[in-house]
Amino acid sequence: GGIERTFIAVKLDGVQRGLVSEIIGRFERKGYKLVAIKSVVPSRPIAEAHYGDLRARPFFKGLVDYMTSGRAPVIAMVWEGPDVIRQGRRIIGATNPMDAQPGSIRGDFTLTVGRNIIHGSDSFESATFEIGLWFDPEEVYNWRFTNEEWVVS
Ligand code: YYY
Ligand code: MG
Repeated sequence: GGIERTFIAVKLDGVQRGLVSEIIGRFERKGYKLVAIKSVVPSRPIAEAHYGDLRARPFFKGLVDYMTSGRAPVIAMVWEGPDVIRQGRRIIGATNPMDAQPGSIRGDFTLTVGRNIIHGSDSFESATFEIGLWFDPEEVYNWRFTNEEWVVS
């Protein structure tokens, strides 16, 4: 609930669809701070670890094959701010686009779970794990909003 960091990734379907700036813009306009960003095709070990909690699910292999296909990169990011883990999940919307509210990213731009264009950490534990998995510490930069008093009081 305080100042947190979360791992957000535009998956390759979001990149192919030209929705990178739309997605970054929603977090940026809300007032969250971008503290890390890179374009990357994840290795198989990184993709498997990232989705490790889903290892037993029937779609796991296909999901990892897809993420590592290199048909487009993933835009990996760390966003920081008040309650950003939970609020990020609300901005993204439900996993299944048919359940995602209009106004959320998945609700506005997606139709099926296999092409839901974005990832967001679902807890403090997963955020900490995913940030460490995708980024080296020196890739995450601490900086101060100079307009902070106009966003938070
Ligand atoms: O965290 P979130 O992305 O909203 O959903 P997860 O349950 O963690 O699943 C990760 C990822 O797996 C989902 O975004 C798409 C894919 N997936 C799938 O292809 N089919 C499912 N039935 C469930 C998830
Ligand atoms: Mg998840």
